[in-house]
Amino acid sequence: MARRALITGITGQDGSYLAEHLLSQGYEVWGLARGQANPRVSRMRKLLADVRIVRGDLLDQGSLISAVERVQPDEVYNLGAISFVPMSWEQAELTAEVTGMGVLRMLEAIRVCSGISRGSSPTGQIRFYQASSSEMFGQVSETPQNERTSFHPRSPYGVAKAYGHFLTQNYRESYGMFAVSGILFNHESPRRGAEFVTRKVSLGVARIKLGLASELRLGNLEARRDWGFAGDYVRAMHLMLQAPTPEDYVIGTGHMKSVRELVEAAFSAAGLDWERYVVTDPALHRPAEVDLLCADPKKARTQLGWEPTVSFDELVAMMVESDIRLLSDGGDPDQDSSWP
Ligand code: NAP
Ligand code: G4F
Repeated sequence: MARRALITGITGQDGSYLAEHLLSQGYEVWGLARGQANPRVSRMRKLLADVRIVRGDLLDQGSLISAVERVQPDEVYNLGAISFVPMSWEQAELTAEVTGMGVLRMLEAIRVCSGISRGSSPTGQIRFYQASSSEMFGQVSETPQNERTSFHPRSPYGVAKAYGHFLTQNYRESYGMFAVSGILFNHESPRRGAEFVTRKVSLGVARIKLGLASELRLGNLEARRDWGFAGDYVRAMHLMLQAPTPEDYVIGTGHMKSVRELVEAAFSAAGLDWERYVVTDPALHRPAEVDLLCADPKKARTQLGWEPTVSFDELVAMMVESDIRLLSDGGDPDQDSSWP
């Protein structure tokens, strides 16, 4: 019988790539989707007709229990979150509820449906993946960051992720559950939300190239990130749940670039000089910035055999080309139906 996976956040960037990957591995894939008529479900379905949908919300404990009871998954991937860092200052409580408490609700749903209690030794258990984030490192204490680097989150989002991370560890230690966190560094693709800086830049370049805009407004150009390709990172999620023992892993490329270097690469991929078009806007700076993030992915490489396959320049070119194609074909990136 096919193994069964349940993915929260199925309508997001990672949900789509993970579903694609698991379907290619022969899984029966279920996605948890919220809302009565979520337009992102139809966008996802255009790409992935074989994904089955179960309704539920990370804010609603009962809905998660029902979803686990109905799907009877072998693996649960918790990708659902408020994931845009600036929004976490504007809606800090909602971020805590979805991104933080949502992890507790999902773990509880699994625990209750599996009949796990203190002292019981779970057998045939559901394996759980939590989407932890390099934002937990925040104001970094060392570079590069590995699985033992301390956390100093700099946003309500980072704090909520740290809660989910420790809770996942705690359920592993308290109940013997196969529950792991992937501490993923920034990963991008043509399916990235338009609010994140890589996609904002690739869309900005495409609009300028096609004469649809004359400038691109950005915030802090000096921040540095370790950017990789989302398609590579979902393979790591799957590998973590196939490992013989439940452990946490850092996933990133080990190389970091500044937003300024990202901008240079993206404009140059379209044959444009960025300095003619980019305007910096202090209103786009954050209340507290994460200045730099750079992964040490050695553990994932040696224990999981995981390697990224797409370089920074290839990623930027892929996104710029995709957005030029999207806009040339009359697609509207603000409409949920236009996912490349
Ligand atoms: P994304 O594109 O923003 O997707 C977020 C998903 O969460 C969407 O499917 C959204 O569904 C869902 N969601 C929001 N509120 C929900 C709720 N109350 N109940 C259930 N689902 C809800 O994020 P992503 O880039 O794919 O990232 C996936 C996960 O990895 C997130 O947890 C993110 O924080 C984490 N992460 C991402 C990165 C990265 O660089 N991409 C790095 C580290 C960690 P709707 O369609 O209903 O809005
Ligand atoms: O693309 P960003 O918004 O991503 P950020 O904040 O690093 O968070 C992403 O990666 C995390 C992993 O580390 C995930 F957990 C999280 O869910 C999300 O996927 O911003 C990247 C950098 C920041 O330093 C920001 O200040 O780009 C800088 N930046 C400069 N101008 C900008 C802009 N960011 C955005 N979004 N928009 C700008 O105009």
